[in-house]
Amino acid sequence: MNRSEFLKRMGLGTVAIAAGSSLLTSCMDHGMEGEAPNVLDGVFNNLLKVPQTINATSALSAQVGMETLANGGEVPVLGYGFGLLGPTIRVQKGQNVNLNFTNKLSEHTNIHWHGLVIPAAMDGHPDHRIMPNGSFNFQFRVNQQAGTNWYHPHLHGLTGKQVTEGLAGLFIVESEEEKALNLPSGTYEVPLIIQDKRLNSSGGITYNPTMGEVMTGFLGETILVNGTNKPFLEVSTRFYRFRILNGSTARIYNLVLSNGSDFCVIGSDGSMLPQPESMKNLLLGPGERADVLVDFSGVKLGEMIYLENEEFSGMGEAQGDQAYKILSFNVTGIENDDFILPTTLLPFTKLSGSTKTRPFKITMRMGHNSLGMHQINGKVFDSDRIDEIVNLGSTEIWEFDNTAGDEAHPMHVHGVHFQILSRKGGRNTILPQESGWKDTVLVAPKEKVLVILKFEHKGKFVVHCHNLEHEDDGMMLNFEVI
Ligand SMILES: [Cu+2]
Repeated sequence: MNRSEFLKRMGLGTVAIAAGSSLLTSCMDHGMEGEAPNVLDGVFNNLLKVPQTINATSALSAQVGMETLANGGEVPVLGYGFGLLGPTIRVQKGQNVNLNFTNKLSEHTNIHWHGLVIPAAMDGHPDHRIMPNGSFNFQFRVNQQAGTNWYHPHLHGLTGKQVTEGLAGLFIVESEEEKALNLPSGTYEVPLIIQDKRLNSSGGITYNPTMGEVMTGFLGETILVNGTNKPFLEVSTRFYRFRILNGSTARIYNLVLSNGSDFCVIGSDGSMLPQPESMKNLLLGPGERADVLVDFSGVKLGEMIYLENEEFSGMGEAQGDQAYKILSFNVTGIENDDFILPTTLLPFTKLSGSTKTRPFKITMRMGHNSLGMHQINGKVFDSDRIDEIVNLGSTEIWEFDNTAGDEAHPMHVHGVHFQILSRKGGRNTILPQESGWKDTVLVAPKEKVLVILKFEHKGKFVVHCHNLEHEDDGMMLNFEVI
């Protein structure tokens, strides 16, 4: 069932469609003012916050803190520190992580280490519930390539709410091989966590998706970067490295630079690309990351260059209608760097030798309650049911089939990295930024995407849509590696 059919069956479609698209919007998408980010106007005069960095052996707690998100003053938010979001955890490849986590919330939570290839017991399966006042010691060895990963709660039915209210942070893996590339670092390496929020009249975060928004995704009208509303960053005339995370529940960004410069993409989800790729547009679905270099060396002192969203199409009815600004880079310093862009980055070996192709068909069903409209292979998530059994050490091809759908689904697999083999239908191409190891892939309407993966950890993991409204609605399956 596609969205139009869904609307009809909801009794909304016939009238609304006959009356034209504006009524369709007002009927179906209550609160869809969220589709129009209010950052087209106004001055970007808030200094970009940068999360503090902690190391592999630290303490972390989920807690309520205070933050100013809009003009209304301080509001309560969730975070892994004292405000929105959490610290950036930075570890070296081969290092043992030992993080003591405490839940200081009034509801259960957990942590999923998005992009880390670690044992099932540490992965943050929805079965893993850390109750209020409870704690858990996360211990695992990081044995993967340098890259930009992240962490957030992963509870069935609560992930969208807890992430929106503030629980998310970056997890960066570094390595000796990466250091040898001499990429911009220190103050020249800046994380950019992009999230959209719907704020209430007192400036607090609202999360109350309607049934229509469970379909399309919950879109907020205020775009924050690292929790900063209308942010600016002062830069000098040199190369910078930005580690960009789309930490939104549903919003897709088509990032561009306002001066027409290219992004030099050096990494994607959890690893670096084989070689740098120049991209004018950087399309990022929820959960995806891009590790990019931007060269400000040709820019005049005093100029402002905006990181913007450019309009796009083909990603469902609710996405891409608007252009808006996200962040202002204010060029305030003259500096020469001696950085030379390497022609190759880190070694990349193509996976082969698949022994099985496993279909994951994205389907919809009519739902009279708010749960279970989004399905994979005709099923909604049931934590007690194992949907797929995979052999340890095997290599498989997984086929994400959205040919019947009309919404975009960023499909994410836990406990493993994958490589994209093909995309048929829709865009019909693999984007340059998708040429490395991935853990989340945007599957647009009408597309079938094939990925190849090798399973290195035993246990129960999940595969799901990272549109968090879809995920909480049940668009998730269990697979067990035996
Ligand atoms: Cu989805």
